[in-house]
Amino acid sequence: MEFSAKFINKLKYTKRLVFFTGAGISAESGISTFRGLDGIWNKMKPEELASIDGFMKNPDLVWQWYQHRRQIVQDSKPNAGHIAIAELDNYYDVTVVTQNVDNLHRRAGSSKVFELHGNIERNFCIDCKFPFSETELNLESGNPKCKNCGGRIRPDVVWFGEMLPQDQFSGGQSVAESSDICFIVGTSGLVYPAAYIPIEAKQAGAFLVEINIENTEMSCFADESFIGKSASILTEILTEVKKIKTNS
Ligand code: BV8
Ligand code: ZN
Repeated sequence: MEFSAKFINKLKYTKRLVFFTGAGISAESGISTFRGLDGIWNKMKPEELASIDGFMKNPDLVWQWYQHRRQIVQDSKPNAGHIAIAELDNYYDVTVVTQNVDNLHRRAGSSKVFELHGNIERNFCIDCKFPFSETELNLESGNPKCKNCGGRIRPDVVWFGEMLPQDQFSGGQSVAESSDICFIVGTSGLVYPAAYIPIEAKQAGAFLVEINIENTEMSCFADESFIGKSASILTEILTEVKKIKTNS
């Protein structure tokens, strides 16, 4: 991929990078996206499976769905895109602000990660908020109950109609607003309030770079758009950075 002089110049004189990522960055790890051709929401209704009402109505179905997705995540590995972002930590002050719940950025080695929509590997009791790891759940007996108070245990992900964890959302907002370059990687930019973050970064003066296999709701805000798969594009950006840093 040929990078513009403008983008290369940006990479030369930049300190703080933010990567705002969505399901697309994990597609090449074998994890389905939500709205693409084989997207999850084409087969299932989000309000039935990713909402508190859906969970209270049919906890067994929702637990089966999350256990199925957990297995996929556990069998998946970070791809070259996650790894390139983690390696850029060696050259810049890098922060990841992700909508994904698959924990692949941390598993790739990224140290600063804000998880806007939670993490599928964590669970908590709805009543007393006590945290439970997966090994502590006895899922055979249908939906697991809290050993402290008997309340229902749920996956620690943000469902539709729920607030995002304040510390993650405001942390992600402020780091994006103070970034020099804000990359938007593999997201349709349809889910709010997360999707406000790259727009607020742009308004605060960040250089916005979109990486996606197609144009999205975010493309009109981008200063640069790289159309293609994120694993290869991020790897090429890392190669370019290594060239810049050796020649400087
Ligand atoms: C809330 C977690 C209110 C669970 C998810 C305006 C303001 C505020 C809210 C709203 C608003 N308008 C509408 C709302 C409501 C709603 C919303 O945004 N609805 C949308 C669908 C219209 N938002 C909410 O409900 C949020 N909560 O607003 O609460 C409130 C306020 C006060 C008090 C109380 C309540 C909560 C939203 C979070 C929902 N949780 N998931 C789980 O995962 O199980 S949403 C789900 O969508 C995932 O988290 C996902 O990350 C997120 C965003 O999707 P993407 O990541 O973008 O994935 P998608 O498939 O859409 O796109 C993939 C992209 O990758 C594509 O562009 C594709 O081209 C690209 N791609 C594919 N392959 C590759 C690639 N790119 C590069 N390389 C590749 N190889
Ligand atoms: Zn409890």
